Amino acid sequence: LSSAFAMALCASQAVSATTIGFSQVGSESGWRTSFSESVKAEAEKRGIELKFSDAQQKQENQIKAVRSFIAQGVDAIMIAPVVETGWKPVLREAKRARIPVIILDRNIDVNNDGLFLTRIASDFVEEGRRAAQWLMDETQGNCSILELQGTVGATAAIDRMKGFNEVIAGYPEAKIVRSQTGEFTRTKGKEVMEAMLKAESGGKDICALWSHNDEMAIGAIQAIKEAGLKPGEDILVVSVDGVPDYFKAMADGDANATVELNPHLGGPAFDVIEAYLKGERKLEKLITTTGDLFTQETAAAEYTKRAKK
Ligand code: GZL
Repeated sequence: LSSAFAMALCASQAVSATTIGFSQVGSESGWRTSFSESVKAEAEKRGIELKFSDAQQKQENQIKAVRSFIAQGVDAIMIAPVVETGWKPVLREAKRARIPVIILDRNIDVNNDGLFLTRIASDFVEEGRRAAQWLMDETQGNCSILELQGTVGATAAIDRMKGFNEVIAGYPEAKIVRSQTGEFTRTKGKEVMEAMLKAESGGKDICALWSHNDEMAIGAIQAIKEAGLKPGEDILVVSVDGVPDYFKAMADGDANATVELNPHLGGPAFDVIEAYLKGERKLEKLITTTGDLFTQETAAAEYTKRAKK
């Protein structure tokens, strides 16, 4: 009886769904919500049981969620880290519990490679370079720039700034005259842009806004209009993410360019996890992609394509 029971038991375990815990930053931007929706849809498609946690952009909530996933004994954990630091203790706990971890999107600063399997992300430095190169070509390298930074300490903000500054360093007439965080949100982006325009005598000498994401840029466009200036003309607007609302803004002439950010990170993450759970141990440490730069020329057609989804 016991061997039959044992066989039945392991048969039932063999077919039980893979359970994965996903600690997501929050829902601060259109890109973030499409990233979350894409992961949930992919889990559904693969019959994966996904435990989803939204941390409202607070790292302590992310760490709590990871601890809860460990306590529940999930098969794997995915973390989209809000900032780079502070992850070692909880990743050591996951390692002790022998639960594999995948890092999605932004990076973490653990140098001990054994603490996560793979990171799947875009190359944020290259995104910054592409945004800057477009602006330099558009203005012949003569431009006073306002910068809306993303979340302080987030890889996306650190690296986009790095890439952008690397390119404009080659143009003596290009200068970032003010730079402040808008925390990747529309509301804060508008608020900070209002303050920066005021501090720059209404923005009449400002040539462009460089925003680390579309969400803040959309808020800033409102502030530029309320300051009596034309966004996309008086002040050029260049950003990153490629969310539908931003394509609409470009089609309306209120914004000029954006570098698209791929939100479909769930598929590659689940591929790595499924391979690992099947015994694969030779896994890529980093799987990276970089989106294309889009401008007003194709914005209307691209918006129609995206809005339908
Ligand atoms: C970058 C990602 C950023 C997006 C923002 O990959 O971390 O976070 O650009 C989001 O929209 O808030």
